Amino acid sequence: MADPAVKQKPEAADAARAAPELTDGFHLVIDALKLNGITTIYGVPGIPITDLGRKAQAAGMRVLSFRHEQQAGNAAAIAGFLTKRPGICLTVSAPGFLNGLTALANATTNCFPMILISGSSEREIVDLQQGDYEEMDQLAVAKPLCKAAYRVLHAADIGIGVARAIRAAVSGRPGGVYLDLPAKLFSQVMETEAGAKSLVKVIDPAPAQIPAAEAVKRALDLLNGAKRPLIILGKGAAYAQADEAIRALVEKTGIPFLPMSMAKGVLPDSHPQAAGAARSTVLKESDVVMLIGARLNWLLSHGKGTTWGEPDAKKFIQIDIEPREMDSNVEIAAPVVGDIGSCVAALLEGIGGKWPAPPADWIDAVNARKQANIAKMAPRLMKNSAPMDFHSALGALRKVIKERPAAILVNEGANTLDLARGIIDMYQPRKRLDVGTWGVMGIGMGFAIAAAVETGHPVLAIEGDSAFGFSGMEVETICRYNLPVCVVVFNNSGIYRGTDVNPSGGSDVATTVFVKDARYEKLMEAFGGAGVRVTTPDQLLRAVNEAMDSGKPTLVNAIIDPAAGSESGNIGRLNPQSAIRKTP
Ligand SMILES: Cc1ncc(C[n+]2csc(CCOP(=O)(O)OP(=O)(O)O)c2C)c(N)n1
Ligand SMILES: [Mg+2]
Repeated sequence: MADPAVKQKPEAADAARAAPELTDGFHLVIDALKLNGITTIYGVPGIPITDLGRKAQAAGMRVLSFRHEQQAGNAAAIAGFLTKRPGICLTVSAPGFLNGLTALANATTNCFPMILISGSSEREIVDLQQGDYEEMDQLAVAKPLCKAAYRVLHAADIGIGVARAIRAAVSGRPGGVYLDLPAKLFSQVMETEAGAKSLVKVIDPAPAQIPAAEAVKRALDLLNGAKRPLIILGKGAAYAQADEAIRALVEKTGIPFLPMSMAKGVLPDSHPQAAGAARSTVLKESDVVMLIGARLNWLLSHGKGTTWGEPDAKKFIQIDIEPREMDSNVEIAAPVVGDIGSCVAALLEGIGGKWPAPPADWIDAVNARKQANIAKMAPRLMKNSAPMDFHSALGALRKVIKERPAAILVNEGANTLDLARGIIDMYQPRKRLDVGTWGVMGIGMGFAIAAAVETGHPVLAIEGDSAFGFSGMEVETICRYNLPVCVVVFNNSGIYRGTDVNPSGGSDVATTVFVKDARYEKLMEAFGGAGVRVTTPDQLLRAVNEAMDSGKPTLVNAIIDPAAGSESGNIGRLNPQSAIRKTP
């Protein structure tokens, strides 16, 4: 054994002094992220990225470990939506990567900026298909499912790789980016100084895209001549964080506005021009529709058909950052291409001081329909009966949000989603997070966790019992990080309803039915959170108020009449029908 008292030979000490300081792939990845203001990673540890997570935590980043990569990915995606910075999801190779990929594809579909960073196995073995540990050509798999995909093979390229990923995620139309980091990269060394120089701080990652002056004029001319104008706000409008300008545009023009699901709250649902409660009337009867960050996809019946009234009677103005969005489903009479903040600012400037109010008969018609619908709904929201139906339960929960407009509402399910969207008013931008463009189940706990982490506000997650099952194990994550999340499970013992019967008469239950009297609240209790079972709206209100005020992780098992729901919530019409004699 070396004697520490024995002095080093003078030559050895000189050599040690002269040796350059070294860094490696692990540190360069962390330094590159931090240099670009990224401070949080959502992931699941394992080979080859366990030490990356450890070292990131040691370097002061917040590294949140999940129970399943899909939820880490959903968390990263919604962090991107909330902050306009790419959310980072970190996964292991092949299966972990695939688990995260659903979230990456969903983020891309929804235009949320995120980066899925995945470790991968050795290129030499993967490419010869020699059967490496968790072997998969991940770059090839990811490419068609995201906005951009990159692989870094040399430590010296980490800076550029991370910079490209960030810029691709947030510039233009945001989306998901895949960054493939093979295991060998992490231990590659280079001199610290050269390493630091190789990093790139991305300047102006999402440059403003200014609309053309004539496009703005064309849009305003069309809007000016409208007799029954309508503004539709999409989640792009929420993402843009141009809240004041959008409000000014809506209020200056006096045009009724319809928010898409995640745009609720960009202007409050209680605003006098809010037309959500008269949705079918305004879609059908408007003559000029201005879409702001909303796409004419299935959620708006592709801009045609009976939803939209008389064929060819409608003219569209569309504001979007992606030129290819124009004419995707119907002709766009006035395309305005640019980022939403710049486009809305240009429209406001074009409007100047004065703008004629929309014709009074149109405003009166919209208001009359709105009031009638609100009045029709009101008694259903006030019933205090057991078992609860969706309306009475949601009637209680709408009060929770009204009293806490800064709280974030996460929502998924079928009836649980569609009815909550209509019943719960939102008052502030980016407070409603839900299944988005795909109507995907499984975003719940990932979104709730990131919403709490990124904003510090309390979160209310209203979950169908089926929807909750897709991410339910993450209640442990919620408890582990002691997050202010209250999960309400709408327990109707099934998908859509809990009353279906097996048509064969066999002993298996029907395909849409779950265990009766399931005690979901015990899941939260298992990890130290609070669990409550409620059967009336009054109990529900009390339990949720308490949870939201205490900030303690809570799961409220809300028992809903199993017969109350309808098939597929509001979108039953999308179910294909068999042409053959009906199943008995
Ligand atoms: C990933 C995924 N798998 C399956 C579906 C199909 N799906 C739509 S809604 C739903 C669950 C609806 O049941 P629940 O969440 O209990 O809501 P309820 O209508 O009962 O309130 C399912 C499985 C989906 N949308 N996404
Ligand atoms: Mg259900």
